[in-house]
Amino acid sequence: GGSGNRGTSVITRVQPKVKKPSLYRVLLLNDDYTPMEFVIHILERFFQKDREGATRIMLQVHNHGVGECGVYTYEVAETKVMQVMDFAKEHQHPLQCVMEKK
Ligand code: TYC
Repeated sequence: GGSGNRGTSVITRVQPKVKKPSLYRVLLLNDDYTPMEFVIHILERFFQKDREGATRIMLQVHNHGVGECGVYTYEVAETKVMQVMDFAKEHQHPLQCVMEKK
């Protein structure tokens, strides 16, 4: 701070504190057992993909081992992963869904 405050330093914030949130990719991993149709359904239901987009991502995972379902802030990404893992477990498929920082 300025003079007259008995030597106490005060830093005044000038710019408004607006921070961009970190973003996270939600990824599906390939396995040999989960049916292709089930993966397409996951992508439609939890990631708002149309049939064409869902099929493209499913085939990307099937052919290359991993594919991106979407990019979200931390808590949204965490919720998507939980929803997918719970739904896969419920249907007894070994499908794996993970998140990674961009
Ligand atoms: N590889 C699976 C099969 O041949 C299909 C599959 C695709 C599984 C994507 C998981 O994330 C996945 N039935």
